[in-house]
Amino acid sequence: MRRDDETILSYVTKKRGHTRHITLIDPDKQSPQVAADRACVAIEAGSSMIFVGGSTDTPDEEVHATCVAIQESLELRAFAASQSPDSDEDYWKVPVVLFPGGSHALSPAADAITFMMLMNSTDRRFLVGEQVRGAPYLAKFGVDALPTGYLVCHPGGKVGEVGSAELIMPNDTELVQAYSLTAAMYGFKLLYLEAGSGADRQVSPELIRSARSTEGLTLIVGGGIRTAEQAKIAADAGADWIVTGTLTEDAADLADLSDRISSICSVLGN
Ligand code: 1GP
Repeated sequence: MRRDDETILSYVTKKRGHTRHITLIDPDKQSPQVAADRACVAIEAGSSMIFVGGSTDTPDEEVHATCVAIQESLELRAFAASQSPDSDEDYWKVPVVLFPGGSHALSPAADAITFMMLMNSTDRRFLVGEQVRGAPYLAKFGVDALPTGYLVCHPGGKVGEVGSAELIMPNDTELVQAYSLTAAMYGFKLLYLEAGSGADRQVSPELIRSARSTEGLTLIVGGGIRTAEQAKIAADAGADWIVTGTLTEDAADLADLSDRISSICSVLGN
């Protein structure tokens, strides 16, 4: 949901003095209503943004239905909060942001999109090709583009393979610094360090610290983070945002999901 007082980009890039949490929802993994229930539980537990995306072959309609369901649930929660003197309706005005695998899987119901260049891809498609196909659609529907450099780090998982990424190794600190400087020089506002969904190793703190040394970038880190301890390692190294996806899909039920996200968000200070 959009807030009245700030743009999505300023919501994402504003320094809050602590690391915030993003819940990634893959529309392929549950019905739109279950996705909406999960998003609301995640926000109640301390998550500050919802990403919608993940699987590479999800049709537009599924992504759209998921965005619509999440937005409707957030609106209901915001309205309910507005009727109660003890609640803050702005708490529920959390951006729903597309995290796309390509120029498919877009929806006009999203507030924004991580408009990404997979900087370490060897395939033109992921450097600029998919973006050229998607840009007219995004402009037509008024979905905000969040200019994002996307770097796939070892082990990289499916996105590393599909995106033909030259994986960044855990000790490639000079390389990641060169990429982060490049991202800043291109005018990207966000840099996303990705280990791959379900990775057995998260992005190394050395890489996060090295990327952090470039000024002016909001740093998002994801892939393989399942515990509060892992989240703290990424936060202490300088991540502005931590993304978890698999953790939501693996939760036994909504109560378990709430516990999992609460434990991460409380260690981050949310
Ligand atoms: C994937 O970084 C995200 O793009 C989240 O990864 O599914 O391992 O949490 P996980």
